[in-house]
Amino acid sequence: MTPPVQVQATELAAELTRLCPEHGLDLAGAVVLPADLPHEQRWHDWLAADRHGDLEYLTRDPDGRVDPTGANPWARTLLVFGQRYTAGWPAGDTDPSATGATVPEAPWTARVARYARGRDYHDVLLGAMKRLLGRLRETWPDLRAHPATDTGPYLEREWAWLAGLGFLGRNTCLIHEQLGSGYFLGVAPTNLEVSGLPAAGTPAAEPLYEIVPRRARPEGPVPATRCGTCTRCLDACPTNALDLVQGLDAHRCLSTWTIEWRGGAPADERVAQGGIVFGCDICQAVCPWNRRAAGRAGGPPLGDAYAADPAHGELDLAELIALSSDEFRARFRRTPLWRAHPEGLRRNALVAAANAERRDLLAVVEEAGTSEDPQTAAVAAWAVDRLRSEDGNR
Ligand code: B12
Ligand code: SF4
Ligand code: SF4
Repeated sequence: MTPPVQVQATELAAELTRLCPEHGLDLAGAVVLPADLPHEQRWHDWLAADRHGDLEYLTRDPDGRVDPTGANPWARTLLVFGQRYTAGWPAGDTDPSATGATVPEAPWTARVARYARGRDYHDVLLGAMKRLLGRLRETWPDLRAHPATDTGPYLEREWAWLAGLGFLGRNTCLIHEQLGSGYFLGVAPTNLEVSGLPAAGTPAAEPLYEIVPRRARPEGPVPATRCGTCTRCLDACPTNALDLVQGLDAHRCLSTWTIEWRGGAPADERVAQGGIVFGCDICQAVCPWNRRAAGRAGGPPLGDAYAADPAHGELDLAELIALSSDEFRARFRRTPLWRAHPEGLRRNALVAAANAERRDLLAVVEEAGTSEDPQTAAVAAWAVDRLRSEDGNR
């Protein structure tokens, strides 16, 4: 059994305040374990209502997501980190139809969600957390910690809210009052036994470290939500994937279709994808908290790690459709686009070309129709039909 390491919250905050900026981490907080999660029922209802978009990994160990001590019985505190990937969504990037992606000549960047334009956060954020935890071990040599981002079975947004890193929006994203929602989350169960933290299950008033304070004078715990009467994200979602009560339906989300599903968008709903090729930012781009966030933290997030890679900044839809598997591997290894596989990205680009009415690409699209992959050939045939029709089948 791993013995706990006794720490004061003020000591931990001082260490995190010293180390987070060095490691490109913008927010850090802690939650006492085990904790009752105030919104746990939402999670169970979500699974029961089959809103998980066939993402089978979410159905495994549903209880582990709400209790990290099941798999890590030695854990006393969950550390939670936030790392920005964008400094908000500027007005020019907030076209509700598809963040600018429906414009025929939209650049590659407008077609790819902001989180995915640079390096893969599973490498960048996880690496930063590991290095920071290594430095904490210089102070507390018996520290045990298992960092994870996305990969571990944790309800990261719920834990992050409890740690004071933001509130929960109707778009289901975690939103910091100054930084908006353009940041990744990572968690680490640890054997730190921290005195001076809010009681388990109680949201913190503020994180232990934040690059900019969420408010000048926090008055009590971070509220669960600060959406007020706003419903912009629900209204802007092109597939009606968001529900006021039930949250997001991953079966209907463009993010699921273009990233997770090997077959891509359902055949009768491809039009809703607009000119998007990978991921979807619409419900974040229209959020007033993100409109206000631009520049608040002073300077770009984490140097260039998440900035659009200039090497493929000029990539046109024609090149994406014709990209060979070798070129895909050379370009997109260690980027989030890797998850789509070459054929998935090609199919997404075919749908985007048809929806963006790129009739100039008809020959390339027709060529894709000869693909040995039956799914790609079928999507290409659909795209050819649309491009040949006079009115684009609208
Ligand atoms: C599966 C998954 C998806 C699925 C399903 C998304 C979803 N909303 O559930 C799909 C593929 C659609 C997806 C898309 C995206 N994802 Co994703 N995804 C995940 C993953 C792996 C699990 C999410 C999960 O458990 N969902 C189940 C639901 C029930 O849980 P939940 O949304 O977290 O909600 C809980 C609480 O937050 C609360 N709650 C939720 N909404 C609300 C609203 C109110 C008003 C209240 C009071 C409470 C509340 O109740 C729930 C139970 O506790 C997490 C990583 C992780 N391990 O958590 C990343 C994660 C949520 N994704 C992330 C990102 C960046 C995205 C995209 C922006 C990527 C993109 N541009 O395409 C989109 C955003 C779409 C959206 N609006 O959510 C980030 C979000 C960071 C942030 N600041 O919020 C995470 C945390 C990954 C990370 N490590 O950074 N994702
Ligand atoms: S990511 Fe796009 S498709 Fe998914 S809920 Fe948000 S706006 Fe809708
Ligand atoms: S757009 Fe409005 S309703 Fe949606 S998350 Fe932002 S503030 Fe909340």
